[in-house]
Amino acid sequence: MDLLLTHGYFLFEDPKELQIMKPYAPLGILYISSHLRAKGFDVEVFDTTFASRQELYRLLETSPPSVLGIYANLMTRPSVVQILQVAKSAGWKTVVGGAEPAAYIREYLDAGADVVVIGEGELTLEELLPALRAGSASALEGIDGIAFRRDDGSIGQTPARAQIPDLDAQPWPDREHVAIERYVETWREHHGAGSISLITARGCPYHCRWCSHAVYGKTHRRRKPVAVVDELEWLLDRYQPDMAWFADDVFTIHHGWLFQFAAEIERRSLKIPFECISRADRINAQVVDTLAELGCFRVWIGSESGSQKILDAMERGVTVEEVQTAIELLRSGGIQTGMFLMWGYAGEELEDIEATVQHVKRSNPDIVLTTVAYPIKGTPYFDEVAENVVSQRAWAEVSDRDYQIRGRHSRRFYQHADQLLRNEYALSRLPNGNGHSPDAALTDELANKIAQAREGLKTSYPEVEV
Ligand code: B12
Ligand code: SF4
Repeated sequence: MDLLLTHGYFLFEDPKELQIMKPYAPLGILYISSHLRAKGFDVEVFDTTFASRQELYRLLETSPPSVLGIYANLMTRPSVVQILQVAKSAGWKTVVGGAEPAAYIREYLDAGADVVVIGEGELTLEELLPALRAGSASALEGIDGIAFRRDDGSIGQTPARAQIPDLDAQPWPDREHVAIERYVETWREHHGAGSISLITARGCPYHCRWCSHAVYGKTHRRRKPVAVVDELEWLLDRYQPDMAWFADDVFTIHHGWLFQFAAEIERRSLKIPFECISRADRINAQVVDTLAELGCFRVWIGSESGSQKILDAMERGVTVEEVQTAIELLRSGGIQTGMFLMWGYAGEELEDIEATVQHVKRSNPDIVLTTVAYPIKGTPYFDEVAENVVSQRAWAEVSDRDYQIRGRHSRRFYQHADQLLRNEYALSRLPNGNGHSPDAALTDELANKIAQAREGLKTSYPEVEV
């Protein structure tokens, strides 16, 4: 075996995800696998999602050591560090890639990675595997897109790897080497519909300051509509999912592309319900009609805040009104909306929180997901708050989500903000008019909770996170 690919995500170790049960296969390592196989490499994939850590460790300890490639993101850091340690003790050469290692090169090298791959993995691994087999550190100097420890202990980092020029010339992700059926079945069992993911593009050109661009920079490359429909048609035939997720950053970013894609779907008489993520400014009436015809049942919008001041500070590039209009358009097209919101971004004050609450009530999305802003290393937001970033535990034990920001309001404060939002939103959604009168007891209960949340915001206002 030339390369064993894995990722550090174990579903059965994650009590929260066990409740959610919406797993998707790790497309990044599957793209790498299909590329390298097409080039004649002997590649295996150990998909950790449904496996146990012990199974992976047993494999590493009992197989003849080769090269282990691990995908790491911000949440899987502690898991990936443990895997690196087991692999190194068992004699494996180790390579890490994905969005997180590029931001923590020294830390990953110290944790046992022999090489950190920065950017796309396909072409870099194609050159790296023979160099690792040759075993000389100097051979690494000539490979773009990597970082490694030199013999003298210094860290070498080579020039950035040029991106794959034509995504359509690449093979589809190597789904045949993982149990996609199990993913689809897990969805079906828990949600009544089996889902499968695919991507139509790589990279996002927007600038949102808290968002990681570690892999693709601010570039954007699209696959041809026909090529995506070919893959979708094959997925439908091969795995018979009931729905799909286009896991792009901004699915409706290119309207011309979307219309061509829809025409090709129609020409082949395909239809599959799907959900996707987009930006409010990339939604208009024609896009909504097209999405609805295609079978889109839900669009997730990163709304983040109802305060224009905060949106501008984030360099989000949208207005509060654009978000409201997009949600209204989607609703009238019969498409559900999910809204992502972020508390605690730099500069957010009580009036911004109130503006967010009003914004959600006015927008009236179907689902609201909130998070407290966390600084991802390598982003402009991280750099902005870096001086005040505090970590209570060792790097290998936490993720960037666990960072605290000195001087920011306390977690309790944001819990009150969340309670205020949820109860105001619930109250605004109680049936009213058309012969319905809201349930008086429920109205009172929500009004009480709203008053408590406002009081909580006031009393916890002076508390700081750290
Ligand atoms: C789909 C997705 C998810 C799915 C994951 C499902 C799955 N199994 O794929 C879900 C919804 C579960 C998810 C959740 C989260 N996600 Co997410 N997600 C994405 C998204 C939109 C697409 C990933 C993808 O398939 N990309 C396409 C492939 C081709 O690209 P790729 O994965 O980067 O792989 C390439 C390179 O990275 C490299 N590479 C990858 N693996 C390896 C391995 C080796 C050995 C090598 C050498 C190279 C290499 O080569 C690949 C091919 O060129 C990305 C953004 C993006 N566009 O990439 C965010 C992203 C990965 N997610 C992110 C975040 C923050 C999260 C969450 C923490 C969000 C949250 N608040 O909960 C959680 C963490 C979940 C967890 N427990 O791990 C961040 C990660 C930032 C970071 N520094 O780690 C990203 C980059 C979004 C962003 N721009 O900020 N996510
Ligand atoms: S948050 Fe979305 S739109 Fe903004 S830069 Fe990231 S992927 Fe692009």
